[in-house]
Amino acid sequence: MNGPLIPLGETGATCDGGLCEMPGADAATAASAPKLTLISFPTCPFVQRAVIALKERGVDFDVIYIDLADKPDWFLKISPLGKVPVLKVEAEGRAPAILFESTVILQYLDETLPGPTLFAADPLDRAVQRAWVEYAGSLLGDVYRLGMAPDRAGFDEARAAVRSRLAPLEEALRGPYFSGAAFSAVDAACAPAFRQLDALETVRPLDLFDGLPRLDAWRRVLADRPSVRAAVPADFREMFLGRLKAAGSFGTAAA
Ligand SMILES: N[C@@H](CCC(=O)N[C@@H](CS)C(=O)NCC(=O)O)C(=O)O
Repeated sequence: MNGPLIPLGETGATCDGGLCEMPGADAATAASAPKLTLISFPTCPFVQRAVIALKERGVDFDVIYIDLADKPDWFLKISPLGKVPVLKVEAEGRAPAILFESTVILQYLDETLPGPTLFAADPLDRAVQRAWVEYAGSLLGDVYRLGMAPDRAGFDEARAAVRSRLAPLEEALRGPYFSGAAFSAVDAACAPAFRQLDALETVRPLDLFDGLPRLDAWRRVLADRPSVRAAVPADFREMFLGRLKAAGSFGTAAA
């Protein structure tokens, strides 16, 4: 594949227009471990969930970036919803499998990769985590509307919606991570939303965490987590804000 080299955050990976080798994985991939290829878009928060899970487990994987504004035919053929992330799993002795939907990918990785799991072993605790992973999807929807709001009125309305969506998390989280001492799938699902809010906040004050001290501490802990930091390109902020600005967003008008 031809194209510019894309540095992928702190992973040290370089991508020749698409296919990237991810160096630095500490766990050696066993001979029988399937080959994992993540179809990605650099600023997608749902992709970040999968990357965080992979980085947490220290496994090798390849990344192929696509242009969501001009989806390649091969992608449309394998992706029923036309959305990223898609994880291609090539296991020995069987046909390649295509996984879509970030929560399904998270669960598959959790069930198959070596190392500490991101979902709890106890079924009830695990169900609670799944519920909050879903909730993080709604939060991402609100954050998207905030980023895309075309004017002051839409921005204020979306900001209030994000604030309302954050409040229940303050009650539910145990700290320092969502489920307590261990980093979990809920952390992987929420961290990309907090990253987007951090980027938006650099342009226009949001004051979303006032009066939510536990949540504020949690999002800072997540922002420092190596897997979270490594889940996006080094120029994520510029790319993310640039896309919003190009779409005419009020929140990034001053960027
Ligand atoms: N529910 C999906 C959402 C994925 C999603 O919305 N991906 C966006 C990029 S962040 C996408 O591919 N959009 C392309 C489109 O809708 O055409 C998941 O959790 O994986």
